[in-house]
Amino acid sequence: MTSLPRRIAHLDMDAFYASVELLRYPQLKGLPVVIGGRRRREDDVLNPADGGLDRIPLDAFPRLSGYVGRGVITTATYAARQFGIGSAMGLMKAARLCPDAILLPVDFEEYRRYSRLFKEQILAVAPLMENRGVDEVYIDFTGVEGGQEEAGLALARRLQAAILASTGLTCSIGVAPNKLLAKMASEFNKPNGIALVGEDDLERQIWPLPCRKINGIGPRTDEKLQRAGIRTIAELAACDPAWLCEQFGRSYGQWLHEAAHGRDERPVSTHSEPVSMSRETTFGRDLHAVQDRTELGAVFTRLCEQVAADLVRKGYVGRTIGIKIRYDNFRSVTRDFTADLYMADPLLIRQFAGQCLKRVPLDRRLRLLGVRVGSLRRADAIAEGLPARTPPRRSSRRRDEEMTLSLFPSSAEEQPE
Ligand code: TTP
Ligand code: MG
Ligand code: MG
Repeated sequence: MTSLPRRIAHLDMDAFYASVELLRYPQLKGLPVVIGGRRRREDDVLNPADGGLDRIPLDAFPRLSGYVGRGVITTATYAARQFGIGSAMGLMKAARLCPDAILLPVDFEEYRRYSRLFKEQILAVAPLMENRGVDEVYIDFTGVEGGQEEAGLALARRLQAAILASTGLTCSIGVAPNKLLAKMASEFNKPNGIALVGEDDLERQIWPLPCRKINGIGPRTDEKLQRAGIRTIAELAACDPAWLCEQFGRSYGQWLHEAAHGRDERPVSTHSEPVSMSRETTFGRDLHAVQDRTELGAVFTRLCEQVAADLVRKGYVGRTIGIKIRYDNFRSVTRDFTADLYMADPLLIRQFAGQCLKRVPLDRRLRLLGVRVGSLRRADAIAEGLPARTPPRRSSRRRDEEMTLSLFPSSAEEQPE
């Protein structure tokens, strides 16, 4: 039996948060719209009593112009991107670039709802799907009915149509022999596009791109490569692997070499490992750090115990300990700290979380407190001899972290609700 050629798709929704907002405010189609910042008084017009969201007149929508504050853009419509506006940019800077752009606050719950919807559509057609976050997935087309037709193009079209029909949203898809190339390909024809990359397209389609386009090369690595005069993937591919290992460590150096040659064997994994575990609670009445010290302390200890119990029950340990608080004015703040040892012990977690708590202002009353443990590893993997104390090293996990940091620089610091 000859084995089928591997066909892996990466599907990513177009301007995701903004496109979801446009579903309820269709009058904004084609206009520059940015999503970000916390809900403001001006945003009250977005919830008319009669619920007729599509009837809100254009002039009633809040604009970027005159925005003052530290809010950050999560995403922008393609019309807004023409002004040079994009994810992670400060709202004040965006206001200078396009003062007339419409500014809408984020509504994570709604985005998560649409995230579930579009993924259900995919699963109904192609069950080998790997979740990669709110708006993207990998899909293994290889053995799926019709997955080999026109090198994956036919199935990609069917998925786009099914998602559009059930959600009203468009997405872009890249199909390639592996995840690495598929991820790059999904960007080629955005929005609402499909791109196929085959083994033979490497030189023509991939090599001219800047190194940063490789998922796993973050800004720091890119900077170091640039200092060495390496800008394109072709230049990276031409590097001596021994030199790369010398510069970046053995495993990451080796990986850079493989990636530049478009090689990637990672399977599409359908059982997703948890990234973090958290517990949070909203108080019956807002509590003050000084006046309600005892009560708050007790809740805090209980949350740490609960997260610790969750970790133990599910067999994980983690080393990034974080806290989340929401003030009485609904502003939320998170802080975290990455320790050099993995833990699932309530007292240790309490200790590190306590340190995080010292880094936030506690003069206002609090309505919510949460504790989170991230950078998880299976506890048995640690027991099997992986060092509990790991110096920062360039594993794939490390690259993922670098990615996340570069994607969500400071916007994750203060999440508006
Ligand atoms: P992306 O898929 O990176 O961007 P996008 O879907 O908005 O646009 P594109 O058409 O280029 O794919 O991210 C998905 C969502 O994640 C995005 O809609 C908002 C959120 N996000 C942030 O909150 N901060 C960020 O820095 C980025 C990049 C995304
Ligand atoms: Mg997207
Ligand atoms: Mg995405």
